[in-house]
Amino acid sequence: MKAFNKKLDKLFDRHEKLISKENKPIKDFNGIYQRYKRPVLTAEHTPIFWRYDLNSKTNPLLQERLGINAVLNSGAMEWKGKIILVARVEGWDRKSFFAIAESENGIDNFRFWDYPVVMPETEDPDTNVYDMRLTKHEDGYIYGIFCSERKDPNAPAGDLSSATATAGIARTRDLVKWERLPDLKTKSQQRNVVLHPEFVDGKYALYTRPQDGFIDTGSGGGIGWGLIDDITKAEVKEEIIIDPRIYHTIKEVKNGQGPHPIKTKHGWLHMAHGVRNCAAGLRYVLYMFMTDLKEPWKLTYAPGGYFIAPEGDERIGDVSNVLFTNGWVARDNGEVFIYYGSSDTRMHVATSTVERLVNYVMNTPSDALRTYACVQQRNELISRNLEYMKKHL
Ligand code: M1P
Repeated sequence: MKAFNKKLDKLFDRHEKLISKENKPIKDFNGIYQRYKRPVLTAEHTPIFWRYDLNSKTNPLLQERLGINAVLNSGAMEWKGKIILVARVEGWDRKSFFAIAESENGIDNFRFWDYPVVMPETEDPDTNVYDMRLTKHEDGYIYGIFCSERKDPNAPAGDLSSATATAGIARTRDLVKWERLPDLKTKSQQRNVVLHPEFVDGKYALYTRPQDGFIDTGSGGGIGWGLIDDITKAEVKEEIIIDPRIYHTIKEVKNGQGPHPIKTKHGWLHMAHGVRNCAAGLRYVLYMFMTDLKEPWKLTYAPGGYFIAPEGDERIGDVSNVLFTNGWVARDNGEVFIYYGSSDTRMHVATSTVERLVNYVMNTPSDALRTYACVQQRNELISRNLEYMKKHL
């Protein structure tokens, strides 16, 4: 009993040390955003009492009973003066669930609430749920839209991998009790569906990602946009593509809206993920764009290339070479906290401001799409700089 309690104390001590560690900015700063040294959430950040049976009688060897594999792609919002993440927590059993972690400063000391979210099922139970986007809508509810995954009913016998992706919809007023609404109806499979925070022409508006299969978007051309009349029976009948996939760019294979866009006086500021293929497999990076304030389905600015790509330890994990985002927070003072998952394993934060992000989006040249044009673009910058350096440096 004494030895058991000693081991237990050690476990709790180690955990407390980990979750209360200060997170410091890294030295490099590109003028756009600030990266931080430590991840904000990992599997080890989840409470000990979620994973171990703490009773010496039923678990004399103090074994981890229900282990956690990863904490990744998290929705985010400001809640009662704190920053909360609705994390995708994945057990050793590969099933994900949602759980809320909160922090005073948004950069470190994230602590999980005692219990994970109990997400009600529809009459067709999800096998797996993940990647929730939170939207505090002007109708007064907080919505969570997430991917609901089920085994493909049309898969041939013996195929135990084919799945379907649908947008699950739930809403809450207190982040504790969630009301599950019927899944979104659309013509195709869907992942990365996000609710726009305002009504548009009196309707709910969604960013979508039509896809032919579970992994491949196939003929799905990019980030879509559709209106729905009734969120309690959500159906997108017409979908347009507002940010297309493009050959030989960072979003050649697929892309997907990140969190809902931030409203600025210049337009709606968007963060998304773009995917390309290479010999090492798919590479996921984050990129930004802006859409019109009054007509949010119209693209106004599209900086070329990626905003942030996997670096250092971020490059390695369960699904390596992946950065993914579905949560950011824009504070009233202009600060922006960008939360991103790396390699489907852990969560990080990068900080910026609306001013910096708008400046980046409006002044970064678009992808010139051909080597020759890209060199011209760069040469223009070089000659302007050489001229400037001659006069001023
Ligand atoms: O494994 C990388 C990502 O794969 C999917 O992204 P997409 O929806 O673009 O296909 C998602 O399953 C995401 O959770 C995951 O991080």
